[in-house]
Amino acid sequence: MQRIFSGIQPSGVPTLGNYLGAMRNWVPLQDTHDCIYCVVDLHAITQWQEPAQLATQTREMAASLLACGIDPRRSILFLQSQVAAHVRLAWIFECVARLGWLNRMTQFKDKAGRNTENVSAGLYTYPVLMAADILAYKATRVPVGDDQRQHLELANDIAQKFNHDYGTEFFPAIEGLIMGPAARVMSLRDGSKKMSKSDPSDQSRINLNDSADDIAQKIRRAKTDPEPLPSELQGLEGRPEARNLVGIYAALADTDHASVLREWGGQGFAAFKPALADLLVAKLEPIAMEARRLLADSAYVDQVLREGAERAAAIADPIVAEAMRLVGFLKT
Ligand code: AQP
Repeated sequence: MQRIFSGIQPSGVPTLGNYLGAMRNWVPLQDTHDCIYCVVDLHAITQWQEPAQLATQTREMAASLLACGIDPRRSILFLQSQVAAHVRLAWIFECVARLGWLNRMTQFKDKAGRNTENVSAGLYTYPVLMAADILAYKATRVPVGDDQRQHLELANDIAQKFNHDYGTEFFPAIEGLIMGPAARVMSLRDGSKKMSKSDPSDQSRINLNDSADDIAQKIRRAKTDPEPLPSELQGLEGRPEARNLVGIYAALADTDHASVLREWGGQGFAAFKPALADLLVAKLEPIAMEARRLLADSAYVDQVLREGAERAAAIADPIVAEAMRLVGFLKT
């Protein structure tokens, strides 16, 4: 079976974007792949996290993943900070990656905004750690949202340069799995910005733990235009907010944009939005309830994470030890 690696930052409550772009796609892959899923807490501190809150969010993120259907008997679920191999390999990769490559990363530019002088160095080198996360397991398939496409290309560049520099074929090529009609869910307030758990506006996103009332209210207030929905795909051009809501509906109803438009074409948002809110509540409420149940017994969640870290280290340690030998580090 091919090995999958994917991660999610505990930098807030998971959003509908995280769910549709990544988390929900991780579940069926457990039937066909050897899956390693990681709560990437090292990545989370690239932006300031209040320590007590980080610990809470980390446990909550793990509970959400279990509630979505990640099965710890079939997959490895663990915390990135608990497996030292990630950081060891990341340093080697920092010395392989070129500054020019990192300068081209658009997510850094989006997150740093005009503040590039004053953000952490970790935010800048984040994609290098991400390459190490994947390659410490020699994983070849990485299910992510569309926003991570450029980081995966960088991971491949790093693997290739390592292999070239050290005259080896040690690291494999990585392939992104970017799945579904909502691989990039946009903010509910601005159709040109992706939905993010750290967006300052809570109205910009649906959180996986939002109540039914919150969901209905956020969808009611979501930015749209005055036109009715088109019957054909071309009619969504230049209407990013309408496209976003149709994409969310399509993903939740397990269909595509065209089928949603066949059903809803000609109708206004006053009719479409309540139907979308109902669909969201029907899909997300059971996950929120299960996550709450799991968090009531946090000892279980912690045990899953502890065992996951042991299993992850058993795979990553020998791979990273071999990478260190290839680099020329003396083992004493
Ligand atoms: N809006 C989105 N649409 C589709 N997929 C998304 N993902 C994130 N946002 C969207 C996917 O979720 C997975 C986990 O992402 P992450 O937490 O590691 O980092 P991120 O991409 O930076 O996510 P956020 O929500 O925007 O977090 P913050 O606000 O902390 O930076 C990835 O597979 C990602 O593609």
